[in-house]
Parts: sequence; structure tokens; C-alpha cells
Amino acid sequence: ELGGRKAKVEKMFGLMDEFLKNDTISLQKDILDHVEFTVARSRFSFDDFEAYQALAHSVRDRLIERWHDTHQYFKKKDPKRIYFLSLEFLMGRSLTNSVTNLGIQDQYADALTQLGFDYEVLAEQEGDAALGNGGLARFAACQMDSLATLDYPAWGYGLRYQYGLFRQIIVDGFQHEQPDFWLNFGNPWEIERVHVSYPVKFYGTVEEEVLNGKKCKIWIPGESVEAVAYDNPIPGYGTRNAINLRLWAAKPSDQYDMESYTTGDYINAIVNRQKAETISNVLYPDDRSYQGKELRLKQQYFFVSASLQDIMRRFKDLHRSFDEFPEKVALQINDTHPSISIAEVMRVLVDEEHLDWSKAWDIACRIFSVTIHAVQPEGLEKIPVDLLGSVLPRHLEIIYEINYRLVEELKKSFGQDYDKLSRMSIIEEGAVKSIRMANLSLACCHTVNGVSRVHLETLKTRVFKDYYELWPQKFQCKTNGVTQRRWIVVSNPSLCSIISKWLGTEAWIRNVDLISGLREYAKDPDLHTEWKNMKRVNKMRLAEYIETLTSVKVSLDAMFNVQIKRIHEYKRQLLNMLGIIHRYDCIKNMDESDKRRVVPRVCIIGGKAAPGYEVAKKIIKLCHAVADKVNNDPDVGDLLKVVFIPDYNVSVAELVIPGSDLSQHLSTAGHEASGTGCMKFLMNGCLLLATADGSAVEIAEEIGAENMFLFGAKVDEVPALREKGTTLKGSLQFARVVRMVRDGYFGFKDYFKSLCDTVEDGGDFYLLGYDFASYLEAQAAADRTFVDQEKWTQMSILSTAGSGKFSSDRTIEEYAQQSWGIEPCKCPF
Ligand code: HBZ
Repeated sequence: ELGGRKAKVEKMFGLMDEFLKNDTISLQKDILDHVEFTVARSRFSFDDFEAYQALAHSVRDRLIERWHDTHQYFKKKDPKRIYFLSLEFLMGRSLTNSVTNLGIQDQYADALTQLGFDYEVLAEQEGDAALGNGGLARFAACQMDSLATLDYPAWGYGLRYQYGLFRQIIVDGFQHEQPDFWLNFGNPWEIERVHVSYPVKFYGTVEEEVLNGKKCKIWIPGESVEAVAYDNPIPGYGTRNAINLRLWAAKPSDQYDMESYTTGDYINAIVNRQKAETISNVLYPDDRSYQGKELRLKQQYFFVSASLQDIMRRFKDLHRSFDEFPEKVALQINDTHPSISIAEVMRVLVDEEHLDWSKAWDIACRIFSVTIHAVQPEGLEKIPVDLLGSVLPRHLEIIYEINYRLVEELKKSFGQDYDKLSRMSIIEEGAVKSIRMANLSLACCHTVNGVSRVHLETLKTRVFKDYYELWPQKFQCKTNGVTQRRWIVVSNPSLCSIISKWLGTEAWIRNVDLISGLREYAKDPDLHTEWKNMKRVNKMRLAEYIETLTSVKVSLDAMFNVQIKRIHEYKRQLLNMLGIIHRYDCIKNMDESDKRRVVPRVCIIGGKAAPGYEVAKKIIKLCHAVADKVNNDPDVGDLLKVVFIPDYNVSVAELVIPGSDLSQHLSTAGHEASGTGCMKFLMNGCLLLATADGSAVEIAEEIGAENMFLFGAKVDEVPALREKGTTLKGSLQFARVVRMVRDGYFGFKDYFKSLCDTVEDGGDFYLLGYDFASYLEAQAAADRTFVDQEKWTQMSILSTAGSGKFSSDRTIEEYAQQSWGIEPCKCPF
């Protein structure tokens, strides 16, 4: 009874405390204090950027408080924790997301207005944290948001790159890459933890030692680099929990170069020390192959080793025996990039903790699970044996031992089937003998996750066929999702209000299944009016942005048709461009009365090409060449505009997606593992024009295929179509538009020749020619529907209403229950 009263009183004081800290006057005082003492400007004179910095620090104070409480509570309860290891996190901006999740947006907006500032203008001052390439990295960020919101005891671990993904600038229509100096003006969202640091070792030799009469291996490393922690609090929504994303930065270590100082080579000793920092300097742009790149391997091991030291230290604070490790620790590896962690766990358990090999292996097999994001076997990482042996000699030995035992086991099932054994081996023989990191993960992880149903099927039947036959129970589908907090609540506040109003509750923000309640209003004229207004306001914002960036004026009555994602041949931005050229060609050949029936379109394209990916860069140039011609053609006017949005990133997506009518997801069937962009469009009520690939197949099941525009070859048709090879011809229309590019209709004839070669018969690996007719038909269907605004709006409402499954909350629940075995741990105060 007394205990109950005490808890109530504590809760009441907690609420009062919260109120007093978050009232307008306190917030204003706090912001002004930060202007004066943190940003060190006079409180009577500071600009928008300085105001943003002060605001960010004020929000950060509130975040830190919850983050401390959460970790105290986790420590007290000591639940099983999930540790999410990822080489990439694409967090985007933090201010708006944090303020929303903390539930104090209105208070801050009021406080700022009274100070003469506009919350939205200040929010625009923040640059993106772009520590990742694309879907894989943004999905990691969405998962962190869901883990925090659902109160799971989770940690994220990654690398704190000095330079994130390159900035894309366009000069004369060509992509140029520039460094992303994202830390130049400080980062208020991180907390530097100079006292949380670990040495990470590289190179050297392995020696044998006898300990207690037993032979042991010891690694005598040749280099040591210090990993210093930078903590990034991640607040949940509607909870006081705030979890931690710990990113490691490399700093010189004092341990190894004392000798250089004493030999008098002072300058060189310092220069060598600085080299250590290069490890966390720069994010590798997605290059498809990192073969032989020593720095890449060092990055992987650096963050893995530091994270595992941290995890094991936390475990050892409370536990004596590693027997309990699997009851307290789940390790998720995000693609194979962190899979060297498997060898590292074995090294620590066997060499340092002196566990038997089989006991250590049993522990490793119970703690690790992996998610694969690639479709093609070529997308899986391999590390040359020579390289691994030089950088991590002991790990190479361990991997050989794992492989020896694996092959012995495989022989029990497959006898002398040497083809199979060599395909399943962790070691790939050949010109460059390599370690297959995926096979290392498959050998150890208890769960191997695909990111959509189609993808899992591909993994089972093609990429990892042999392993699936051996261990079918390991393979699971965890369809990706995205967080509705960022992708509706933050980026589309008008839609957020409409949903809450019609559902009569804000509960969908934590429990997105409720969003299906919109279905019953899909034909309600009042909802239609609100929905259309919302879309128009968002289109207006986007149109202003387009004009500022590109000087192209676009009509709000046009259909905004968007394709934003990394530029890749399999994503077929070229199909989009050829479709646009076809549309242009048709308009040019129309008389005035036909023109009146054309649905005006604004075609918006955005995305970065990997710096060494020539074909992708040519596609970007083609977008610009076509835009130049079309946008300046008086015969076309507002009927067609083409816009390339430079430097596509998370915050650009937040602006573009809510203002889109139609979005395009054109991957050749079987090539997109999942796709998460389509889920963000879906939530925002943008209709989808898509192939039956990745998650689009599941989207069609949720909203009904009749509510999207599906086209193109199906996954199981693609191999046969490819077989046909040279006999496969695209339509006449296809030949005509390719010819226009070839003949220099858009200029740059010689430059585009090789691009055209990639899609002409015989060479058309991604089947643009085959899918073209069906693509045009889907586009025509979109036009017909757009004319019928009632129908369009109804489809749009049904898209949002059917998007519940694609929340990362659902994905995380599945991981928690099916892979990690963790329970929520909600901080009560
Ligand atoms: O992961 C993407 C898939 O292409 C996409 O279909 C899926 O939805 C998404 C999330 O599961 N994959 C990537 O984004 N991959 C990379 O960015 C990448 C980065 C570095 C690499 C390889 C791939 O070395």
C-alpha cells in the first residue's frame, strides 16, 4: 500500500517536473542561455543558424535526461539486449524528429514564435547526417526509431565518419562529387565520450603459447588505434525511453609509438599518429566491389572490435560466466559488412576467455542473426585471403578452423559432392583466394533474414540454395518497413492531422494497424476535400523548392510523377527517361485538339550515382539533356516538365514524397530486394506505378492490385526472357525513342552511344525493351485515372489506409519475437 502511494507521488512529481521544464518561459530561457553560453553569441544578436544551434542544444538537454534514465533502468533490470551492428546509418535530420518524439513540438514552436523565430525556418538550418548510401542505411535508422518507440532494450553500433555520403552537384548536367563536411559546424546531437574508448589492434603475428599445459594461440598485433565513443540518443515516441546509437571514431593510440618519440623522430611520430584517424574518415560509396580495399576491412573490424569490447564489458559488469551470454545478448548484423564479428567473438572467447572451441562456437551460433539486403551473389562481400591474413592474421586462422569444421559437417550430409562442398565453403578458391563473408554468416547465424517475401524466395532458391536445403529453419522473411513517425508525422503534418481527426485518435502513431480505419471513409466527400487540399499544399511547397533549385516553374494542376532513389541500371531510371521521351514525341506530333486531352505531367527524378559507375552517370546526364530540350520547347508548355533534383537525401525525400501524386518503382522483377521508398509514398497516399518486385508484391496484396499501376515481366518470367537473348526485340516505339537518343536529338550523341548499347536487343539485360509497352500502358492507365479525381483520391486514401503492414514497428516486432528473443523494458519515470 505504502509502496503504491510512493510510486504515485513519484509519478506526480515526475509530471510536474516535466511540465515546469517544458513550459514556454522555461524553453525560452533555455534557448537564450544556449545562445549565450553554448553558441557564445549575444542574446540580442544571433542569426537563424545560431538560433538553430541553441534550439538543438535545448532539445538535446531534454533528450539526455531520458537517455540517462533509460540506461539506468536497463542496468537495473538487466534484460536481454539487442545490439544492432551496422556499417551505415542514414539518420537525416534530428531536430524535428526528436521534438516530435519527445512530444514538445507545440511548446517549442510557441516559445520560438514569441522570440521572433519560426520553428520551421530553424529546422531547415540543419544538415543531414548522411552516414550511409541508401535503403539499407535508412532502414537501419527506421529500425532504431521503432526499437526506441517499442521500448526494446536496444543499442545501435556503427562508425562516426568524418565525411558522410558525397554531395552531388550538377555541372552542365553531369554529376560531380564533393565531400560532405557534415561535422564542420559541430554536431549538437552527439555526446563525445572521451572516457569510453577501447584499443583496436591490427596486423602483427600469431604465436603459440602453453598455458596450464594447454597449447594456446596469441596474437601479437603490430598496430593499435583507439576507438572513442560518440553517443547519439534516439528518443521513442509516446514513451520516456531513449536508446543509444554509439558511433566510434578512430583516434591515435598512445600505446605503440612511444619508441618513435624516444628515437627523436618527433615529427614523423606525430604524422604517423594522425594516420590512425583515417580509419573513420570516409564512408565508402556503394561500389559493388571492395575487393582488395584494406581500409574497408579496417573500418569493419574497427567498429566491430570496439562494439564487442563494449558489449562484453557491460555483460561482465553483472555476470561471471559466458554461459549466460546468449540469455543476455543478441547480435544483429546488418548485411554481411559486420560479419567479421563472428571471428572476433570466437577469438575473444577462445584466446582471451579460454573457452573450449565447441563451447565458444555454441555461444556464437546462439547470439548472431543476419539480414541480407542484396539479391545478386555478386553483391555479397568477399575478402582476399592475403589481405585478411595481413590485417587480421589470427582471424584468418579462426575462419579456417570454422571452415574446416563446417566442411567436415557438410560431408556428413553431402558425402563427397565436391561441387557442393566448394560452393558452400567459406573459402573461395580461384585466381584470388577469398573469404566469402556471407557463407561465414550462414554457417554461424541462427537466423538469416530476407527483406521481403520475393527476396527470401530468391535467397532460398538461388543465392543460398545449398544452405537452404541444409538448414531450412534458419531462413526467415522479415519484410522491411519504415517509421510512420518520420514519414508521416514529421514530414507530412497536414496528413497526420487528417488521419488523427478521421480516426478520432492519435494512437495510430504508435499502433499503425489502426490506420486501416480510414478505409471506411474512402468515399466520403468531406475527407476527399481535406485530402485534396492537403496534397495541393504539399505540391505547392515542392513546386517552390523546384523553382528555387532549378528555375523551372511547374503547374500545380499537373500530375507530379516522381522517381527518387539511387541511380542504378536495375532500378531502370532509363526506362523512365525513355517513357518521357515517348510522351514528348507524342505531344510534338499532336494537333491542338489532341493536346487538350493530354494530362499535364511534372516528371521529377533524383538520386546519386556511385562515383565510379559510368552508366549511372550517363543516365543523370540524359535526364538533364532531355529536361533542357523539353522544358524549353514552346510546343509543349505545361504539358510536360522534367526536373532533376540534385543531391537527393533524406530531407529532400521528406519534402518530395508528400508532394507527389505518382511514384515509380521500376526495378526489373527479381532485382530489388525489397524497396522502402515505395512504403513512404504509400503512407503519404501517393499512387504507385511499379513492377511486381520486392515489397511491391506485398503492397498489392494489402491495398489491392487495382489500387496501383502494376506492369512488366514477373520474377519467374525473367530468366526465360533473358535466355531468349538476341531474339528478344522491344516494340517499335522503344526502338524509336532509343534511336532519338542515338541520333543526338538531345545532343551528346557520342556520349550516349554506349548507354543506348546497354538496352538494344541482345544487350538488354534489364529487359527495358521487353517491358516498354507494358510500362507505357501503365502510364496511360495512370493518366486515365488522374482525370477522374474522385477515383484517384479514393485510391490515394486506400493506399494510406493499407500501409499499416509497412511500418518498421511491425518489422521490429517480428525480429524481436522470431530472431532476438527480447522483451520490452519500459522506463517507468
Ligand atoms: O536495402 C537495399 C536494397 O537494394 C533494397 O531493395 C532494400 O529495400 C534495402 C533495405 O533492405 N540495399 C542497399 O541499400 N545496399 C546498400 O546501400 C549497400 C551499401 C554498401 C554495400 C553494398 C550495398 O557495400
